[in-house]
Amino acid sequence: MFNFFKKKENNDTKQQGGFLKNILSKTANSLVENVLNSVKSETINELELEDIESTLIRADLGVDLSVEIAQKIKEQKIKSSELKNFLKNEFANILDLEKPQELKYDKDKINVYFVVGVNGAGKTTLIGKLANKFKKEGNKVLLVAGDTFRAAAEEQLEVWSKRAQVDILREDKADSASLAYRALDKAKAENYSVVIIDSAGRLQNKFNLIEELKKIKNVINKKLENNNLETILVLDGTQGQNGLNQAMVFNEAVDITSIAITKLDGSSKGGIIFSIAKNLKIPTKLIGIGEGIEDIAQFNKYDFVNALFE
Ligand SMILES: Nc1nc2c(ncn2[C@@H]2O[C@H](COP(=O)(O)OP(=O)(O)O)[C@@H](O)[C@H]2O)c(=O)[nH]1
Ligand SMILES: [Mg+2]
Repeated sequence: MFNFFKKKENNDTKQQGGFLKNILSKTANSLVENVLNSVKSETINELELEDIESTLIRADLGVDLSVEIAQKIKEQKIKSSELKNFLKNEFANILDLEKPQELKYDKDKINVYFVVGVNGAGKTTLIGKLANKFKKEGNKVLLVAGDTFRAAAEEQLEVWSKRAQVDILREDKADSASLAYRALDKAKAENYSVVIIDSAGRLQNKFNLIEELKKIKNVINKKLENNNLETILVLDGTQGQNGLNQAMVFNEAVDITSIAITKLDGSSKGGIIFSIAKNLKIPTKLIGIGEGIEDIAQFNKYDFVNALFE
């Protein structure tokens, strides 16, 4: 079942599937429809194979994966009429490389979520949505305005904290690592069960950014004996293959444990999920499907693939 956090979609699996199908329709079109439409004859010929390959690349599956899939179609002599099922299996298998997809959470511990990604990817929005979800599930939630560079960024997180009715720790121009340090002290002293840390994302100054994120990560590791940390990389789902390069940069710096792909509503580049699974072996655990507080879903590979192929 597609485990939507979305409240209004409660319980009706069929409706949820339909909902996801709508959200993913542009990706389904670029990734599945266009590929199926590029074959005319029952026996797939060389030209058609090339078309399949370039269509997959255009759908942001990445060159390696696209070449590999086209190669398999050739070797296994897949017929046009078998192509849809073949692709569905291939896509499902790629995601099978992934580890479990639920966000780490232990009700007896302080759960820390460190959220990283470039400016505009959707970090602060995702944090608002997560805060709302955790709060509704009965947690005491603390948001940490770790994007201390811009007052506007803190302001924005504060708006989300009010919407979700959770607490926030912010301090203009503070050093983000010391802010994280104080946040974890506060969480221990005041029994918070969930701490979500926002961060800066100015990739123009990559070296400084990476150093800053490493510092925050070190603070968390030092303060959090139980290691109940989830480091979430937020990727803009409309950006396609760019996301993969960003993922590598951030992963080297702070060991990403899960990925959230935002803005899948309306994006035709959702195929990036497969590319990430294949290349990075980091599970996608969350998807952002709109700008509202409830527009977040747990990523479920079966429902995702089904929605693309329905
Ligand atoms: N359509 C859509 N827009 C989103 C989603 N997530 C974030 N956004 C928008 O993307 C923009 C940047 O988001 P923000 O959270 O400020 O990104 P940050 O710079 O990484 O913190 C904002 O206008 C958000 O409303 C999503 O899932 N769907
Ligand atoms: Mg932000």
